[in-house]
Amino acid sequence: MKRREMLLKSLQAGAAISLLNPAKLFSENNFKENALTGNPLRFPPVFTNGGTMTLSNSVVNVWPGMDTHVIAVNGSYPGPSVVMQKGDTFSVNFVNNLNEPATCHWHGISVPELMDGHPKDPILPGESRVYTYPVLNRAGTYLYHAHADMLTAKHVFKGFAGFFIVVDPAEISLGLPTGAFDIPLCIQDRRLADKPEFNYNTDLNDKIRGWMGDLILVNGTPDAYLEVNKTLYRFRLLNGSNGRVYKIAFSDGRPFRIIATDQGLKDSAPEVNSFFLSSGERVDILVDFSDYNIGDSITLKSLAFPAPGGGTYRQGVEMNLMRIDITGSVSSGGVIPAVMPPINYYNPSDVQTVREFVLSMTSAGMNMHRMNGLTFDINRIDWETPLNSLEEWKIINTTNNYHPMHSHSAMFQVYSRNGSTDLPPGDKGWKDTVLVNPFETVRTLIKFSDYTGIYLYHCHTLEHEDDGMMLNFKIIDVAMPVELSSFTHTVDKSSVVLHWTTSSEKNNKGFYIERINLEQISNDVWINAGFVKGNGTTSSTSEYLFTDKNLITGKYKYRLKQIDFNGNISYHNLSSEVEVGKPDSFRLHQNYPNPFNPSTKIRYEISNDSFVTLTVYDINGKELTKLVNENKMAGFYEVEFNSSNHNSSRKLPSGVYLYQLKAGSFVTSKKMILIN
Ligand SMILES: [Cu+2]
Repeated sequence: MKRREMLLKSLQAGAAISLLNPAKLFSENNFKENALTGNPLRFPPVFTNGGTMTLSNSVVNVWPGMDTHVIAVNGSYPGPSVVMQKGDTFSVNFVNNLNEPATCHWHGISVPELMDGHPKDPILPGESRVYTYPVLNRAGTYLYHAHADMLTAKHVFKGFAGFFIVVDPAEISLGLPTGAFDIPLCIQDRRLADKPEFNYNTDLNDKIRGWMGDLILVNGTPDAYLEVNKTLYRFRLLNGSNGRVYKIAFSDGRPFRIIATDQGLKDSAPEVNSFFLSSGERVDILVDFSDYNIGDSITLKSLAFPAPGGGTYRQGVEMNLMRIDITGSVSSGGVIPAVMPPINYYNPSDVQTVREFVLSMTSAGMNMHRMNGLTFDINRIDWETPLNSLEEWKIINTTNNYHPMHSHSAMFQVYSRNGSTDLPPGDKGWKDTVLVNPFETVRTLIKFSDYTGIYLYHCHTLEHEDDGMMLNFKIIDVAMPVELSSFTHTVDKSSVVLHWTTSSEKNNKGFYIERINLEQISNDVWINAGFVKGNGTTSSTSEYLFTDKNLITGKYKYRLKQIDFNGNISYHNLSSEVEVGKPDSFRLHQNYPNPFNPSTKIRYEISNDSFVTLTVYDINGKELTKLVNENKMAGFYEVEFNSSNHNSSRKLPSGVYLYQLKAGSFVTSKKMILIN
């Protein structure tokens, strides 16, 4: 059975289990009578790939026996859960039976421009549209939701959203809890005063802060409870609220593991007691209930936190999300993985373009939430971003509001918050939405790799988005000015010979050769090793050779920084690391520069591990300083002699000096000349 089918079955089984168990367990645990109120956590039906999703005004029983008018997908609130295996092609015939335009956005899923549910591509009332695309994303917890022009907040609030879960057979080897022990949790807030209706009437405060309520629905369930076994569970938490930020925790403060962020698994499973989850964000956790007793109950909560704003409905208030009743002892068989799949972190020194996004709020009115002073214009392209180009997006929040910033068509990495790279676990990993706190500056590193076309960057507080805190950008495929057909290297003692071939060139000024010594502390800084002139514009093959001489022993990375005559830059990385090894004899080189003022470099080679001294003398044989005085492994070395800060109180005069290398029984000296 395919993994997707297994999960599908178990999601259904999970739904069945939680609906069937209460009666049985109630009789076993009558001391829990008071706790056993509320409604069992609901699980939306699983969507059959290739089928139809019909959006319509529907009546459902959110509260038992009470009618709630919602916007449902196939009659279900929340919408049916999509479960797809990575690599498979998703397809849905999406029918809009509302009396206003609608679009469906596949949040976090990388899709072609016309599949993205951009408000410029609405499905008009009574019409339909086929959304189909291969699922390229990493396994993880994604969602779909409304995205029509200025209607997003209302449509999502009325119920138009659902899970989109991507699975990957490669995840099985990790031994995570699956099936009935893998629980998606969509958290939304509504208002008790409006019960049982979802009335979307916004006042100025709702528009400024984002709409917030005072009661919680989990998977559309009010007063939800979930019965669990004394075992390890995976919870997939999604903030499906319009504007509320949650600080997720358990009522007894118990620790749990964060294993995934928006775009799938992290490279570690850190233990935490709480984390923040803003609108559109997802975090998967592992939580172990094995040390509870049957009959115990705890509560999944949002903890209080200091937040700006006032009024009846405001951020940072403590809220109960869902009760968890420990009712059984079945083992999930799941484990906390000892090793998580690696993540290649972007290096800020590889960034080719930095973009700044200043978030601001003008005086109250229409279009008060802005990015770079702009409000959304559906017909305006605000910038172009080349495919496969690493960019830094620096988000500067000048407001005392929360702004979860979401980019379509890419996964990104959070690099720093207010200059600190010591990030909370929920930030570390692949993201598509990042919470920018009041007055905070967040740097993210982002690259678009899949599709060209027009996409959106916006605040995911849905009232802010509808108010215009959203920009259009266009991903473009820039023809590379230089087509590299090979890039290889050889090592000759302490020299690295780089060889590359181009099959065509356009306007090519040349190549800077850059390297990093991976064993030095500053190993994130590319050093310029030289420049080779290009061939301008040519359609014939060109061969290039560059020798990087006099390297010290160690491991290196190389890249070509190709520049055209207009100053455009593109990078070509050498695919393998380069290792400079050991010399085959002892050797002391002539210092360089020579003559020198005030400093010079001295290279030496040690063919066996030895105790090494390198001593500088004046012309009368008086020792001035020892540049080296320690055990050294065999290798190529270099030290610097600076005449202005040697171990002497007076300035060294111009003249001839000697330097002597002793390494085991090898002794040799050379002269050098200082000219002041
Ligand atoms: Cu916002």
